[in-house]
Amino acid sequence: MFNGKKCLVIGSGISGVGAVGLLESDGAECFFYDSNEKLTSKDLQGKLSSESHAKCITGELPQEIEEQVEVCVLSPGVPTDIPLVEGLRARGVDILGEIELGYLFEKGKVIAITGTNGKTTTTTLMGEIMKAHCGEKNVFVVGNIGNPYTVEAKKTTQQTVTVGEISSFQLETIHTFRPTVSAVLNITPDHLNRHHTMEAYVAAKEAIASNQTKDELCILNYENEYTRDFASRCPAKVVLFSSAHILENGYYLDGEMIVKSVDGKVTKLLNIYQDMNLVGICNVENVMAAIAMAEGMQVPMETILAVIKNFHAVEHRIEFVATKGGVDYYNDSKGTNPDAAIQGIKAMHKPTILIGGGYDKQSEYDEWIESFDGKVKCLVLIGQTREKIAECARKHGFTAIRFAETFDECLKLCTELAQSGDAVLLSPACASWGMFPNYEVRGQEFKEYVNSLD
Ligand code: UMA
Repeated sequence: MFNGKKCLVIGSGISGVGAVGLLESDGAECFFYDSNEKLTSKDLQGKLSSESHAKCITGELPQEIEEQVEVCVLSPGVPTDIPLVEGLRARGVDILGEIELGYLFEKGKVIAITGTNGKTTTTTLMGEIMKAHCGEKNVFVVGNIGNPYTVEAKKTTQQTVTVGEISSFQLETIHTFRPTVSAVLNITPDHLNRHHTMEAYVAAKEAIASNQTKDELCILNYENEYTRDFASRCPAKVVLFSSAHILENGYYLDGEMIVKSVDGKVTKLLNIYQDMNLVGICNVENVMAAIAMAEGMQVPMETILAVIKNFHAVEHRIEFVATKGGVDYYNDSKGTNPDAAIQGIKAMHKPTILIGGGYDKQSEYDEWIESFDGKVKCLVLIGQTREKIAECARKHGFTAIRFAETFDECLKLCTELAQSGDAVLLSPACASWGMFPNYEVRGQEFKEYVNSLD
């Protein structure tokens, strides 16, 4: 497919490394490029396999290389409207994302999950269900979850299933990507600094179904205004789930039971308190979406329910860490936007010291502050957004605010402030960038600190 083609891969993170590996295995000649001037070509070389012949470039891309490029692969973190990409596009160069590149080598079936929140939990659960059905070796869990598609794509066969967590960044650069079953769990404002408008963000999410037809399924949330609205326009066959309404057809929550309704004929599936280890309505929705997707993949209900019963919370998502000195510590580092962080607050049942703040994605924090609902004893703020959040909190009459310069200072302050019977929750409503390479490192540091306490 790419034999002899001169391919530029932009971004030297895990996606870029995966893309170069896949392209070179297909005979392409790669330029591995990162605009970060602090990196050297040696740094980039060190990330690739020793057999790679890719030419590594950092800083400014020389004109003579730009002119040779025939195909350009973008890492998810690379905006599609930077001058370099605009210039290549104007020259007629093929621009594709890392997910699209992986998909071009896909031989099996694909399940793709997007949504502002709940993607990681749902993708992990879906991966477990498919492994129980098809066997561990026949399932690849890829994408935004932290495992690039391009690393796994060539291993796929007609018998395998790829379960992908696909972000809006990744969906901006797909062309032929066509899942057998897709899901849009919910859409709330996020990443507006990248997509600029809510319309563009919604359009990126909806692109997950853009190549689907009525032969394929798209699972949508009836309780979210954007996904409900999409149901009438979606090119795929739509299956709905709802945590608050009775549906004539679809999956919904009836009291404590998740039920399935076919033309109003209802079958009880599971009790959300007895048969699930995940907490919160958001997780009830994630589970309903997973059931709908798995049934769409012809997995027997018995298998689906058995996996759900054994499934526990994903790391960094409202994850209980330990009780130290009578204080419960929760790691919700994955609460990287206000809507996700609201779910974190909702799950708390004790007076809470809340850690917030981080990288500025131009989010609005009003709803998050309003959701404190008397539960937050003190808000400890860190990072770039701390002043903006503090200002917003004061506007809403919330003044129990402290600032910390470093994460270490913040953690010590939380321990000082918390009394026995309280909870400390890391659910920052912001991305970690600026202080940490990613939310996993932020969550890991939090857990290491908690575990080091007496
Ligand atoms: N870079 C450039 N030019 C640019 C912008 C970036 O060269 O204009 C370079 C940076 O200097 C950096 C590299 O690109 O060296 C980073 O690329 P990347 O940000 O795409 O990072 P990867 O390591 O490839 O990780 C990406 C996803 N990152 C982002 O979307 C920001 C990971 O999602 C994903 O797990 C991984 O691909 C595998 O698919 C992380 C994420 O934060 C977890 N996602 C966002 C979220 O969940 O909210 C969308």
